[in-house]
Amino acid sequence: MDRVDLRSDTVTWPTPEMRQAMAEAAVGDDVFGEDPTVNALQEAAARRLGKEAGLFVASGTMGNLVAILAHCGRGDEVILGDKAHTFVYEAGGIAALGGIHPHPVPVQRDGTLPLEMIRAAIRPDNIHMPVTRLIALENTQGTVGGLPLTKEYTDAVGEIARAHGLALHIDGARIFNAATALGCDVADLVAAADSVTFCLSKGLCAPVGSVLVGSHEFIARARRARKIVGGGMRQAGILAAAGLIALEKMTGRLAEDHANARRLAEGLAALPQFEVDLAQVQTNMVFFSLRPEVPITAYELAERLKRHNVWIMCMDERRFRAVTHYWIRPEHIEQTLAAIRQETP
Ligand code: TLP
Repeated sequence: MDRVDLRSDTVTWPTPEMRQAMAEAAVGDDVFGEDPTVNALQEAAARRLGKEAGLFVASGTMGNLVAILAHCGRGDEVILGDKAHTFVYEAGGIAALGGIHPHPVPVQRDGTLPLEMIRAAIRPDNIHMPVTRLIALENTQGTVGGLPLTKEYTDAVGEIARAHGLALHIDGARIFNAATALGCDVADLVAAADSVTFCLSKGLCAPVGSVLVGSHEFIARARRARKIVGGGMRQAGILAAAGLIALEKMTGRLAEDHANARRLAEGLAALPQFEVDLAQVQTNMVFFSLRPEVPITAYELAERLKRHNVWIMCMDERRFRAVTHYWIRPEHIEQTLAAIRQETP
């Protein structure tokens, strides 16, 4: 890449191997179900996550949208985190396009929704109220440190869902980061979920795409929902070819990104101008803040860092997010820390 871009792992460029595979991909019409590379990706993704079937979608947002459209009807309710990507950053799509009512529950500092709050959010059978159909979790929890949710926690939420006849969806945009941080098998981690979306185009480096997995019957409904939102693609094998490499080769190296995030966090913790909670740095994200007395805003500092070819994201006037990924090496962390040391008053 041409810059040290820590704004997100979405900025990753495809690897040379991906570009080669894309150029050579076998293709067909995927709306007819005839693209062999898309089919191979969907099958590999389902196998890897321990589900029956997969559906290649254009983005994480589309994956969550079609999953929730497939689980819920108009007026039905989904229980989800008040800081969940689906609640905050997906343009209200489930309500705008599906008439689905979100019921937010406060996300805690450890990334979880308290089990008793989930239970309390489930509606009784009452004609005045929406019908609860679905619980949605996010793993890793993007806006709360990028924290991984454990298998034990996910299983406990799954039990609540089953006991009430609800489905469980996981926005697993970074589920392989979670499995890596927890040292567990990804299929085990999501065993309690009826559906999972994961992104190929974040830390896994593919240029485009996510995969939604679930039962055959659920994926058939999701395929129809994907068509409704205009997500039926044709010779999408060109994209799926990169996705297959993402799934097969890039999921095994995420510990390097986590080590670089820790390196950055420790470097920042040593600087008097910044606050960073090292316990919250468990995957590839570092959230940090300027101490109140430092006479510069986050926006000004981020602008200054661009002169050093370093890009970070501002969350607000005082707070930053930095995300590590394939194109960030230990020397880039040193470059970033040196630029921050030089530019922060
Ligand atoms: N997250 C992006 C931004 O949209 C905030 C980022 O830079 O982190 N679920 C989670 C947990 C996500 O973090 C994201 C993207 C999505 C879903 C949506 O994925 P895309 O961007 O592919 O629609």
